[in-house]
Amino acid sequence: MMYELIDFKIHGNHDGNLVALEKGNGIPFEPKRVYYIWGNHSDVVRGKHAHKKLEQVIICTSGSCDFILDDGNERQTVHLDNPAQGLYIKHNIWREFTNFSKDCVVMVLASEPYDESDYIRNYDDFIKLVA
Ligand code: T46
Repeated sequence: MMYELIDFKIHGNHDGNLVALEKGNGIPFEPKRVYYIWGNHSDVVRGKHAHKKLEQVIICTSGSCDFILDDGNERQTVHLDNPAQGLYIKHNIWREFTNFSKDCVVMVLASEPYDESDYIRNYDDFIKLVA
């Protein structure tokens, strides 16, 4: 399985909506880091890497974008446009993301602190690793 889409519980009423995330409640791991990305031009391609160990849940909290996922055998595109849904990606998946709407904000919950040595930034190295 290359990815999983997780539907979060929405605490909604006449005031609007609220989603709360924690381990076992929307997030399959103990989050150790949160970061968010915005202000990208529509045709910018971010990512272009895989992770050796890191797991992440990726949420488009505003607007939309496309994630292109590659496990070394096939590529799949996932369109994210729902703040109540998370894209769960485990390790050894090459990811690129693009097609950003103007109002796109991508929030990511990560299983580990930032560690550049966990990144595989060369596609040929990635293919060798997963072959
Ligand atoms: C991923 C996708 C979805 C930090 O200093 N700390 C951090 O926690 C992160 C994530 C990045 N950075 C620095 C490293 C670079 O100098 O921020 C700069 C941009 O990072 P990067 O080029 O890796 O950003 P993206 O958008 O290509 O990828 C990010 C995550 O790095 C990656 O894990 O899966 O978002």
